[in-house]
Amino acid sequence: MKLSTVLAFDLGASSGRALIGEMIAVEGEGLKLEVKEIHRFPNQAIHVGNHIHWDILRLFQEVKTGILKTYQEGYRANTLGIDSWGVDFGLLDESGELLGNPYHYRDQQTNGLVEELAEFIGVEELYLQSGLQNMPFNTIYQLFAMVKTGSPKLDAGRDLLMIPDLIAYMLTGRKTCEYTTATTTQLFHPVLKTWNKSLMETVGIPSRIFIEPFMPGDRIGPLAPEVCEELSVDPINVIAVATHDTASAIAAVPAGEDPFAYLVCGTWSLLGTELSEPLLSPQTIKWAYSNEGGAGNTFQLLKNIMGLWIVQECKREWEERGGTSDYPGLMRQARAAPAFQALIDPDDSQFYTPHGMVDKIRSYCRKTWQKEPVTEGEIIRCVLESLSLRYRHTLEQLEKLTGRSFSGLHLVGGGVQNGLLCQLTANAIGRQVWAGPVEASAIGNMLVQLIASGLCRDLNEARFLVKNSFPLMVYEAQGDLLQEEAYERFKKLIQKID
Ligand code: LFR
Repeated sequence: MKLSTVLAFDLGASSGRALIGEMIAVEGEGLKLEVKEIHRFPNQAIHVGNHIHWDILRLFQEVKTGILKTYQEGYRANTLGIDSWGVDFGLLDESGELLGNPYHYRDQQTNGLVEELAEFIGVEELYLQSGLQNMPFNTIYQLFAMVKTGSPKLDAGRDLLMIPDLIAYMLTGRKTCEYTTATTTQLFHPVLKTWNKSLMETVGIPSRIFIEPFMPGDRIGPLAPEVCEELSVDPINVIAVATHDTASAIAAVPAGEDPFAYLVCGTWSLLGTELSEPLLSPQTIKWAYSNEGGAGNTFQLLKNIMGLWIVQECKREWEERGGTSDYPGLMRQARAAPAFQALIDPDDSQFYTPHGMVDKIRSYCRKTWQKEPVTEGEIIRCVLESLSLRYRHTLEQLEKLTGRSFSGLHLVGGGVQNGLLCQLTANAIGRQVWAGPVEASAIGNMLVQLIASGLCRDLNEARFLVKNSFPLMVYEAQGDLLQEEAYERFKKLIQKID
């Protein structure tokens, strides 16, 4: 028996998708969530002059196409929710019009600003005020860049809407700000759980542009009449889900009630554990761990790790040069390449910016006196092995920070499809990896909608639904001496930052 139909839009840095979820009661098996992808579309960084932007109108158009397709396929969603990457935003003027295209978080406008603000406020103080790992792309630095250049957009701006809030606004006409994505700005006070107006004042950011946050599960409103008319659809209710994609993905981790560690693996790798309160200790400051807001009043103590971005960039480069290998082909070559020939620190800042990734990897290895990877397989192997060692290092730090011990690691998100990465991770951490679900963000998005409509009681019940609905792949650790020796080498490489 079908109990509810929900529609989730999950916007990622390289693609977006619309998925339909149906909650059904199956005799003898209990409640299940059945998920079907309805629409998938590319999301591209657009380079204009010296800047990089998101094509927000294109994204909105694709969202509308997604709604239309659900109707064409005969689905009638009770509610819909939108999640996306964090930190980026649009500004609306007095009349509610969007002021320009939102900047891409990899835009160069924030270069040097982390250092500048650190000098002005102090790294420790900034951490205590925001609870976040100091990343150059955080909203605070994007706004600080506008303050410094005297951007007219900032003067004219009346409301700041984060990307999922902006899409929700275009769909409903309602201006809202959802809590989990607000906590990615570095302008939200983790302990007071409100916007940090005094920090805004210190940086010169006008506090008038910030809207009081909605909590995950709050109702934004129905689709606007003009949207319904254009698409010939019903006024579906839009719900503020855990709109930060990472928070949504964590909501979908098929864990029980005991403490667990997770790795949300996509363009970024976010490795962390769930807490009920933020952890701001001398050690979390030193190791720069983020405390981000999660669904169900949780805090996510996590580390941003560079992730599969490095692989995506290599692949893009090879394709531009006429290469034809798809992901399975590249991974086959990586499997065949010799193990632990060369390692990189994936979090070295040079790997953050687009372009020239292959050369950057090679020159990193050269400069650190390692054997230079040459073939595509060798390069991918070098990146994946380095990531897996980074995961081990982070997991061990997380245990020290929290006093918890983890018997394995939940891996969710697109990276689950990369069997080699899952196996290397299990080998590196010397514990089991439980991989799945792949579409964690979209599923977490659906779960919050189901909680909002009373079909799931809370996050625990929602996670049980995930467990009962999606199979997990288990990867056993296959460690050896080579592994330990590589980890020692890796620790030396990253010493400069730890
Ligand atoms: C993952 C993610 C990370 C955030 C980064 C930039 O998609 O949302 O959590 O740090 O993108 O927004």
